[in-house]
Amino acid sequence: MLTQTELKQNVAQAAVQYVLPFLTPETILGVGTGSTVDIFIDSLAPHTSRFRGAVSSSERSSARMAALGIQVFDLNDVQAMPFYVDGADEIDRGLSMIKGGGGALTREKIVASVADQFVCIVDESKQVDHLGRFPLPVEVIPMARESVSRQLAQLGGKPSLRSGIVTDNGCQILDVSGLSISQPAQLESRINNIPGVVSCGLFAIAGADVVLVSTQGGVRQLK
Ligand code: ABF
Repeated sequence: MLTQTELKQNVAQAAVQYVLPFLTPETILGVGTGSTVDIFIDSLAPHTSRFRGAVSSSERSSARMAALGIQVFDLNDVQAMPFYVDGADEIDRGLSMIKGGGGALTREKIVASVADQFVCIVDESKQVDHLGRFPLPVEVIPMARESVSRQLAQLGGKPSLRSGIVTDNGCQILDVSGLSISQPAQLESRINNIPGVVSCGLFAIAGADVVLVSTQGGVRQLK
């Protein structure tokens, strides 16, 4: 029986093998945030001569990559990336995701939007039929926290402030439980339009393009 760490190691290594054939000395990769991505970064490190560097979705990932000799670029200096590799908290059959458990949802969504292909790396525990068991993270401008909370409650959610967290963008995060997410893209758009919302952890308007799922029987590629 593989442990969750072993499952994460397998899918992180599979992701390196997935991108490796496409790398050139000019390639810049988009890199996400989280414990599975940490292992992806560690697995990528021996191959630094095969690509130019990376754009990071968090200070956490930037520090890990810099420590391993991967050059980290500012997104403003990058026009294109073939891949964005990142984890997820939940992913459904339509490859829509809930992300943001690690607090980096806004930069994750920004970097993913520039890459040609979002490669999601998850262990099988993240696959769900319907999104929403995991509380939906919503990044908010601090002065709008209560006004956004009231509007999320009107949508049927139960928002709670993630204590002690200030994001890399200087904002706060509300974790919203109790939402019934039958139409993820519509809800994402609705929440995005609440004044004071910076971004929400629904990745449905633009979901993953490819998913590598780590199972007891090996790593499976979906789509
Ligand atoms: C990141 O991956 C976050 O959006 C998400 O919270 C995290 C979960 O992945 P892991 O379980 O690997 O930490 O992209």
